Amino acid sequence: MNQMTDLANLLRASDNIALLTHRRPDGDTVGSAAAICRALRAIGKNAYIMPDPAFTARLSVMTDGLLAPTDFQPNFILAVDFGTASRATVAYENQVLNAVIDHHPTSSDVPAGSVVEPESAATGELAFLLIEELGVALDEAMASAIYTAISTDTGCFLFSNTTARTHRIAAAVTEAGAKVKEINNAHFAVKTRGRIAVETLVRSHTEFYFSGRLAICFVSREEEQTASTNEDDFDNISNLTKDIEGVVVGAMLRELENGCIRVSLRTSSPIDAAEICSAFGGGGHSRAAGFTSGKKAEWVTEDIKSAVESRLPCRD
Ligand SMILES: [Mn+2]
Repeated sequence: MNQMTDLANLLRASDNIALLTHRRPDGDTVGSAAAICRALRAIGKNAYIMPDPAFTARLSVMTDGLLAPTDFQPNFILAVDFGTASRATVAYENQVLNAVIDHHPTSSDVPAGSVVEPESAATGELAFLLIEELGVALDEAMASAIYTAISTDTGCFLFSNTTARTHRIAAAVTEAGAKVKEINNAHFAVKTRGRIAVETLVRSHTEFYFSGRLAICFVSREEEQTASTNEDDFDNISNLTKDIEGVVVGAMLRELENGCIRVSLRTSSPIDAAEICSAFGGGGHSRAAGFTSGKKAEWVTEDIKSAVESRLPCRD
């Protein structure tokens, strides 16, 4: 891939490189940033991940020793798993991005030398290809970070974004020593008591519309906090609205601290989640997208119902 060569050359020509993650950080943004950061150090660069207090315990295992000290002055900023400066983690929003490595189709107008590949299941796949392009051999930490990035963005290889290449890269990082068992346990198999409480809450608050094809769940901030105050227990919680037989669109509505409603939409083909969400000022992928609304939850529910109703395919 030519673009990947360009990005690798750009990074080789730079130093004091900051890896920037996106707000509401997930396994892909942090795992990809951690792997790239380690690879850049392996070719002699001074590179750091910009810290974010929202990194959860499961994400922080990957950033050990990689977080920038407060006096770090970057000369080059690489956005990882997002493409617009406003999506950057809160403390660094609206910085000038020197390059982007991302798989969100909504990332456009990116600087020269960027790599945006929407067909990629995770930015982690692109991080793997970049590291290969840089000529760096994967160590266990890089391999584990890439495995975390890819497995979390594909729901452990369940989602439709998973391709043969996804599995090939997962195989390569497994061979390079990724701690597959530990990562799968931490992210998919073993649940905390808090997570169970959150899942119970979501299951009991899910309402169905249009003969069970749309599922919407709204839980108030107060109810959430009674179940758990650990944000990690809410990781990918919106998938629970979509993993029900017959559901074509699942929507999870969460109340933010400022009273706004954060909507996460999960859809099946042909319903385009990114297209629906962009009409409300958000964005994302075709099967998973989101937006934030200043309206009350009941009105957001109505907005989603009318947006979905007009797009539901005819039944045969
Ligand atoms: Mn991603």
